[in-house]
Amino acid sequence: MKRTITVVALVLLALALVIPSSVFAAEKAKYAIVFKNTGNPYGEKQMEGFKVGIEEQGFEAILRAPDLPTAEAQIQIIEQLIAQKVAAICIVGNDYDALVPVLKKASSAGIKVFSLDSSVNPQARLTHVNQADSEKIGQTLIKAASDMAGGKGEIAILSATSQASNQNIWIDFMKKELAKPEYKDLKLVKIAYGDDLRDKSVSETEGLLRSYPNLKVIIAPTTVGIAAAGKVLTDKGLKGKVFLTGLGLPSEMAEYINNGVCPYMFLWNPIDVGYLGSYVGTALVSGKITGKVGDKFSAGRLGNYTITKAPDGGTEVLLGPPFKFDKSNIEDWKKVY
Ligand code: RAM
Repeated sequence: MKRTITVVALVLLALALVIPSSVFAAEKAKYAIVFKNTGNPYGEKQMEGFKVGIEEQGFEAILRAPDLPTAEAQIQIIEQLIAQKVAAICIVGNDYDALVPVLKKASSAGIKVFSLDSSVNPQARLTHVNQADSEKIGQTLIKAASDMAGGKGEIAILSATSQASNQNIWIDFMKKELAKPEYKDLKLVKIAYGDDLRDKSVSETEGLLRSYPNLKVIIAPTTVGIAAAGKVLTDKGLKGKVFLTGLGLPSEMAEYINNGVCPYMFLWNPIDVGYLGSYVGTALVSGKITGKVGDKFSAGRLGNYTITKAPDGGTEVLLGPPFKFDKSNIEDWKKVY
């Protein structure tokens, strides 16, 4: 008898050693965010906000991004997340349409799918977390370029990838704005694509300067592009000749705002965008919201939000208005993000 008890005890001990503790503890639901690509400090901040929000609600966050900003690379990651049976996927889309089939596959597997920062087609998302009103961003950037150019002359856009839906929506609104009579003397000569890669953004800026010697303003609606252009214009001593504006991270742009190359620029808080996304994710999974217009939820320290109609016919949650950074406030903000 004593021997039997000892054998049973030994077997139980052996089992306890080989079975992972997660089998005994209830598994935490996993919430994934997939950014455009690695090596982008803006993306890191956005993912950091998502992680903080997910963890403070007691869940597990998975942060993923491919090496290059392509839809193909994101498709592979999404396939892996489907196999991992995550509760929700928050996608920062590298393409509006190309991700639709794999995201639909995720939805059919019971995963709540929504986009953030760079939207995907409403067919494949429950809602979109939008950092700021897209039309307002377009209008604000053209107004800034016009002010810097003194109302006339050549301007160019340095974007991210040609497929990035957030940049493309902003560029469409910029073109609409440029068609207004007050901007008739501003000429958009080129849209260049730096692919949110530092070196490519540098060489595309150099290409713009070579091809358009009379260029007055570069608008870069991407934090990677604007920082690269800031460096090129500074190194070439073009301050006051070619102006720079767009959407930039204060921590990366303080130098070029202080030296006058970029008189002012705009952005929102990328940490808050990710944090808001975490609450959209948990509200979708708990069934508190389904992603339809009028759905209301509360987003922790950010307060209450309501889902509204997006310009592309889907729905969205809007974080707030874009914020202006110039010499008067850049020193304070560069420490924050
Ligand atoms: C880059 C990315 C991101 C965009 C910002 C403004 O970091 O393209 O998607 O929102 O710029």
